[in-house]
Amino acid sequence: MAVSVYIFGGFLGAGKTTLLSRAARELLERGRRVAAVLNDQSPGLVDTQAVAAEGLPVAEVAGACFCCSFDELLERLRGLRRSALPDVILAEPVGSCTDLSATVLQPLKRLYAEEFVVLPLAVLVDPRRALRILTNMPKGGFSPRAAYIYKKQLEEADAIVVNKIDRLDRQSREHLRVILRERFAHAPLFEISARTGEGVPELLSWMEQNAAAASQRIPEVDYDVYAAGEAELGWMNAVCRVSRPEGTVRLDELVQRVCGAMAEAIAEIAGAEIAHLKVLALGSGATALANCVSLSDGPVLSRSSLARAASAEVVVNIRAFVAPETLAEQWQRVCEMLGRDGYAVEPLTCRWLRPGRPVPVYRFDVPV
Ligand SMILES: Nc1nc2c(ncn2[C@@H]2O[C@H](COP(=O)(O)OP(=O)(O)OP(=O)(O)O)[C@@H](O)[C@H]2O)c(=O)[nH]1
Ligand SMILES: [Mg+2]
Repeated sequence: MAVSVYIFGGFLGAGKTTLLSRAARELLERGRRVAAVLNDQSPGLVDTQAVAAEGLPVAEVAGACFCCSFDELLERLRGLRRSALPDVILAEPVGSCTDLSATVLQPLKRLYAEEFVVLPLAVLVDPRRALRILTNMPKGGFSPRAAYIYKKQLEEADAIVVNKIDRLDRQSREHLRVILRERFAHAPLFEISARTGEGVPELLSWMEQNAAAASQRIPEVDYDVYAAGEAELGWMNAVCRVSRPEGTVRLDELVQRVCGAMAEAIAEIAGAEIAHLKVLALGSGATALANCVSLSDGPVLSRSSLARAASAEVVVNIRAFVAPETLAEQWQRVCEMLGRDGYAVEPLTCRWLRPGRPVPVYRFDVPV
């Protein structure tokens, strides 16, 4: 039997991983066997660890996006199919990626239909960011080239999913609904909260029942603008081990401290904006996670563990409109600050990069 593939796209910080976890729970309750595949430009992914900690079989395409590593994506999908025997695979592409319809969904549909049923491409949006970008607010923190990627993601969506409605007032919700219906009239609109689960069962049922609607649109994409927009982002993935010579480490406190300090360090850089900063701590079998999706939003403890541990492995992923070398320097300063706070920090890995030009393995320009 072919495995159903749900792809949750959307910009960095829109809530793809949160939806993936919520969808996994919902589908497991419906009696499905579920696996997941995550994606990043570099190894050391917070998302993979967060999803694996929930007990899901998980695979990772790390080092390039799904479209530029299509063969590796296929290998991971097939690997999961063999090892976990899933009915469903949930996939999260890199949040700065677009043109997925032409480069990922079409090849899966045309060449591998016996193995996989591709469901409609659901593109998530964070409502505050969407309002800032789509109304051209000057404080959007996005250059026109980065905003181009954002809009292309919406143009290719089979469904547009406004997430985080639990923190959206009625007026903003209505305002965003009007803008999206006007500008992206082709796609059905869903309003959900991946955090509370509101609207998620309806979205999943619609995706499952509308496989035939998958990847019906292939917008033109100017790869020069796309590449330039992606290259404005600095990427940093770091791992370190943190302990407290004078006692134990409280995981929740640690992730909030690190996330807050790093956000402050980025705020000091002129013209900087955070796309997504994530800090995960693992210790004593528990996981804590803090995120920050924009300088104006501030850090949030999105997974509380209430745990203490003798030591914690801390994984930090930053995507920001800042030079990657500068992110690495600021991270170094945050580690020194942790030392002054009484933590012992052992750096394990730190990689930083600017995404290279996307060169997809396949690109179909007419939908099947
Ligand atoms: N209030 C609220 N917050 C949410 C919701 N969904 C996600 N978030 C928060 O938004 C932040 C980003 O969520 P993620 O699921 O990590 O976003 P993502 O799209 O996977 O981000 P990338 O992997 O960087 O592309 C986290 O702090 C989440 O807790 C929601 O429905 N409501
Ligand atoms: Mg994610």
